[in-house]
Amino acid sequence: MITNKEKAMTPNLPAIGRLASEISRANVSSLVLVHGGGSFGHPIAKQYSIEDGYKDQSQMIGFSKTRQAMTKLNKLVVDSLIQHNIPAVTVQPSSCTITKQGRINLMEEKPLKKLLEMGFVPVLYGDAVLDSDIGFAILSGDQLVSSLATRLEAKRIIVGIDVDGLYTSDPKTDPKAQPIKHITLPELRKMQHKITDVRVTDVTRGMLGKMLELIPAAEKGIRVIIVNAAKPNNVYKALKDEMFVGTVIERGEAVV
Ligand code: IP8
Repeated sequence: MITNKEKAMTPNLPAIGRLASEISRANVSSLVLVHGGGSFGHPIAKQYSIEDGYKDQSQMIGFSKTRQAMTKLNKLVVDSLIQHNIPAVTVQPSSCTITKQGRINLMEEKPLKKLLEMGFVPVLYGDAVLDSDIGFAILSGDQLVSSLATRLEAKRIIVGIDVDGLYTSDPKTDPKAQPIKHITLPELRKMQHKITDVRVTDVTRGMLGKMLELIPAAEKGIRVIIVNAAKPNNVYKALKDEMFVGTVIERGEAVV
């Protein structure tokens, strides 16, 4: 969404600016922002198989290139947030996180918590990180979101995507696909197999990966809201708790 997925290393500057303006207008407190890799991180990560971990020396330069590409995209995002008067500060995930088999294992949270306490808006992103078992790995923005929301005891997670939330099937290929406004975790688990991957270049498994990552946070009772961030004002409305087009995932009734 914030990049042009068809063209490597191409930002969608109007979308970045519009989202920054919506976030600025909403003016919510205790906000952490996380963005993904889009056409900056994914094509390079895929080219060098960074998500498979270290296999040989030829991947080293690919790891550096992936990190650098993400730094570039993050700079554009943070520049725009600052232009819209948001006190945004980058927190580079790869400098405070080590994964184990691709899962967050060590994370230094103190600087992030201190930034929030002071009223800054920390901005993180999907990154190429070091991994204690496999050398390096790709840490998706979605895994970060879920883990951060749990660690910081967030009230809600708002996920911006480029369709109107979850559907009963893939809306890009099936004209009969129906939007889902509200879904509980047990229902989501049942329909998991129907959530197809539309983004083939996505090394972190697109929509299915996104949903699987968000389940642990929803299990903790955190409301997960999925909105179409490609349409103006949806992110603003979700931030302001106003009616929006999208899907709400909730834990649902506990079975006793
Ligand atoms: O777009 C992956 O993050 P995502 C980032 O949130 C890289 O899956 C470096 C490919």
